[in-house]
Formats: sequence, structure tokens, C-alpha cells
Amino acid sequence: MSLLSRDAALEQGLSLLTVELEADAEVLRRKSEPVQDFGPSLEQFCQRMFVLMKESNGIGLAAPQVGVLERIFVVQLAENEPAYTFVNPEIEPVGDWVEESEEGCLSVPGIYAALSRSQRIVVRARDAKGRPFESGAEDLLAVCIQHENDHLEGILFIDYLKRSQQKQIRKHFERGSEP
Ligand code: QAP
Ligand code: CO
Repeated sequence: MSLLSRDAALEQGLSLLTVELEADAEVLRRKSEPVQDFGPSLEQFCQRMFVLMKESNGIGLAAPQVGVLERIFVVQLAENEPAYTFVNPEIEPVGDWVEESEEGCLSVPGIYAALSRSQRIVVRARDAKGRPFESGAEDLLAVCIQHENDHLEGILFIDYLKRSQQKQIRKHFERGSEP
């Protein structure tokens, strides 16, 4: 089953949903609910999200990508960079500096494409212990936070691409990876 509660995910182990599977794609398209239960399982869940993200060579991972429709994501750009957990985040662009950069997604394996995002944002959220914080972000960190926040709305980065590109990507996943 693709859709899970936080506790069920912890019990059976976190695994990645990808658009390759119809049932997973359906879950990835759904809107996530705000976290209400800030119990100890939240911190545990976030730790496991970091583990899966690193195992998968990712820099960001959102709860819906493991079938949990709660407003949670984790980001770590590199091993020597800080690890951030965002619970119930609210994002606001700062200024109008927009730039194009290449993105990928663990749920859309093997696909990379350039798209435009705000390069400076401010985020208000809670951490894995439920403590509220506010933080500014720029460049790749800002892009990654916006990408992960989109997952909470059921939006994938490929949705911003031109129709022709989207069609190519759909075809790619329909026929698998054969030439
Ligand atoms: C979002 O995505 C992101 O296809 C995080 O084969 C990515 O970590 C925001 C990944 C880039 C901004 C820039 C994707 C790993 C990782 C793949 C990821 C793959 C292996 C994606
Ligand atoms: Co993604």
C-alpha cells in the first residue's frame, strides 16, 4: 500500500514512492495535512527520512515521497552542511530575484530539468521537536526548500515544464528505460 500513517511507515520501514508506479504517482499528487501529533515519533520519522535521503543520494526528501501525507520535509545539501527539518512550513519569497537552475527528484528518477524559482525566501516552520523557528534561505537551499514544499501540495517539478517536455517524460516512464 502506498499511503501510510507515520507510525505504519516507521514500523514497516520507509521506502520511496516514484511516478513509475501508478498507485505511487496518485499519492504523490495529493495534498498533505498539517502535523498535529508532535509526539516522539515525529523526531524518529525525521531521522529515518534523513537516512533514506542520504542512502538515495538526495539533498531533500518530503514525507509524501514515502507515502505519508503530512507536512514534513528534510533538507541537507551536503555532508558538511546543516541538516534541516521543516514541519508545517510557510514559505515567502523575498524580493524578485528569480533564476533558472537544474532540478531532479528522487520520485522522478533519472529526469533532470532547468526551471525558475525565487532565489531568496524566508521560511517559518517547526523543527522535529515541534519548536517554531524562522529562517532565511538563498540559492540552492532556497530552491530545494521550494521543491520540497511543492511535494506537500502534490506538485512535482516536472509540472512546471513545457507540455512537450512533460509528454516526453510520460513516454519515458510508460515504456520503461529501453531505447
Ligand atoms: C530536490 O532532489 C532538488 O533522479 C531534491 O537518479 C534537486 O535530491 C532541488 C536524485 C536538485 C534542487 C536541485 C535524483 C538522486 C536526487 C535522481 C534530489 C537520481 C538520484 C534528487
Ligand atoms: Co522531489
